[in-house]
Amino acid sequence: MTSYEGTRRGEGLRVALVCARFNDLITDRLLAGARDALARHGVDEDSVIVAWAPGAFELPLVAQRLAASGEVDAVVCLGAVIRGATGHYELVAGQCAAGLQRVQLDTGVPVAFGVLTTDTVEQAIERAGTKAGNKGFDAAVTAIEMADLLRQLPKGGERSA
Ligand code: INI
Repeated sequence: MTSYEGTRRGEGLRVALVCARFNDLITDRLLAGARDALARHGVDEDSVIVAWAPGAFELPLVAQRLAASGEVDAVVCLGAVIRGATGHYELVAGQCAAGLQRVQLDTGVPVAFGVLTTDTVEQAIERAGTKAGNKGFDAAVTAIEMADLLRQLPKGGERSA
């Protein structure tokens, strides 16, 4: 049997953080959590790119450009879509999630989903570094593990965008 599992060792990895400005009270905290996770897991600060998008709806296009650039091993997307604050919550959140999944399947570069989708601002705050941890931190750790796993797995299949 051959078994594969990614490690959480980030040494040598190049990572892009794509952060939505909408609800930046929350997304700033997610970004801080993601940067903390990368540093704690050995990713060199000079190997990290940060790009800001206007909102969660724009994250997939920015992620696609970076993933297709050949310059990053993983992309971490950060945003906060809060139901109370929008009538088109489902559209923004759904298109963001579907778009990001498409980017990783099309490019073969892992894209971690660090986008909060909550009913209230309070729930978002809880997940951005208070009661319920920091989902930006968690997404960055996922990105490291996926980048390492993909480094080990047999190559092939993905479209080069
Ligand atoms: N963008 C978010 O990231 N979070 C939200 O909660 C949100 N709301 O409430 O609408 C939101 N809207 C903006 C959207 O992402 C686009 O930037 C906008 O529609 C322009 O394309």
